[in-house]
Amino acid sequence: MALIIVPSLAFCHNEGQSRQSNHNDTINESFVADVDIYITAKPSEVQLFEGQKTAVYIYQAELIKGESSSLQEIPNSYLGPIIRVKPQQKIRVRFNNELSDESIIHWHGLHVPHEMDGHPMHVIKTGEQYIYEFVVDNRPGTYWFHPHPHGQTGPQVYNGLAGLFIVEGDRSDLPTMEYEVPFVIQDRRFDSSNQLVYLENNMMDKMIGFLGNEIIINGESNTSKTVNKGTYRFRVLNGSNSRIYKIAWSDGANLTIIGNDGGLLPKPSDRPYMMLAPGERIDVWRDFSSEETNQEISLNSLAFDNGTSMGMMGGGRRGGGMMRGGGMMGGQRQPFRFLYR
Ligand SMILES: [Cu+2]
Repeated sequence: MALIIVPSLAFCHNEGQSRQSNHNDTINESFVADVDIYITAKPSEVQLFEGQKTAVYIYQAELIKGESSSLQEIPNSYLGPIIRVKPQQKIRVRFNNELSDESIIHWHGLHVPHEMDGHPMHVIKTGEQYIYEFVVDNRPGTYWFHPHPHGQTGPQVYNGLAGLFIVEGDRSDLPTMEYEVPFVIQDRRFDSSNQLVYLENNMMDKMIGFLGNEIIINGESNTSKTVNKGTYRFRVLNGSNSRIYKIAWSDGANLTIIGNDGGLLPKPSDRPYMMLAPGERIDVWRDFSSEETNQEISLNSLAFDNGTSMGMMGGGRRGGGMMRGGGMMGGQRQPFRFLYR
């Protein structure tokens, strides 16, 4: 017998509790924020493909106070901004909901008080504001934020609402600036008018979890990046709703993992591949300095058999299906174009 699972995000399990209007919409003047930002969730359009633009949701952000590096946009991406803070900094986020549905932001992986955690019971309606004020109480590492309204988390994330939340460390031996690259992996399905399709095959999708047929990186289709001969840190997030990835370098090099959900590892770990479930993060370190110029290297999503032997409940979620994601190129010029099937 198949267990029916609702295709909500696999990484958040506390939905479905009672909702009430007790949201926090006032600023605490005694909370002196180091970083203060507006974030507005709203509908928008992006040019993902030739022809018709794609309707998405975006987190539009504006820095009110703090270093300019506290808020970083990913160029050409509809994904949310990257919020960068340091341990023990005080952060205030003024969240405005301009979606037609209720929403709230959840800070995935952050240790925050209950009322700052974006629990579904704290959703706000269209036109309302929620004030978050909390101290960054996490180790340096890669975290993220996404909507968390009851019953709408899946579609709102799917339509584009997700952003990285980086707690910066003070390690001087790790790549920074242009050598520290956000890498958000998501699977999506588009119709012939370039519009996102969600729950196309409703019964099947509810049983196995919704899966897209195209991998996008940082909200961009057909992604590539030209890298220099140097060492890079990729902050990899599986921001997909249901898909699990088995990722590996195309050239057979080991994946050097330096961090995961809990921050930096005590020491780097070399693996031929890594499994990455929805919501999970890994920090991948790679040295391209000895690569041939104009070489093309990609980060592939390998096929794998993901039955119940993987410990997934109810039917299991399918594996990578030979889709490839996130081309990357050692050397200069000629950006790598990768193909999907
Ligand atoms: Cu989450």
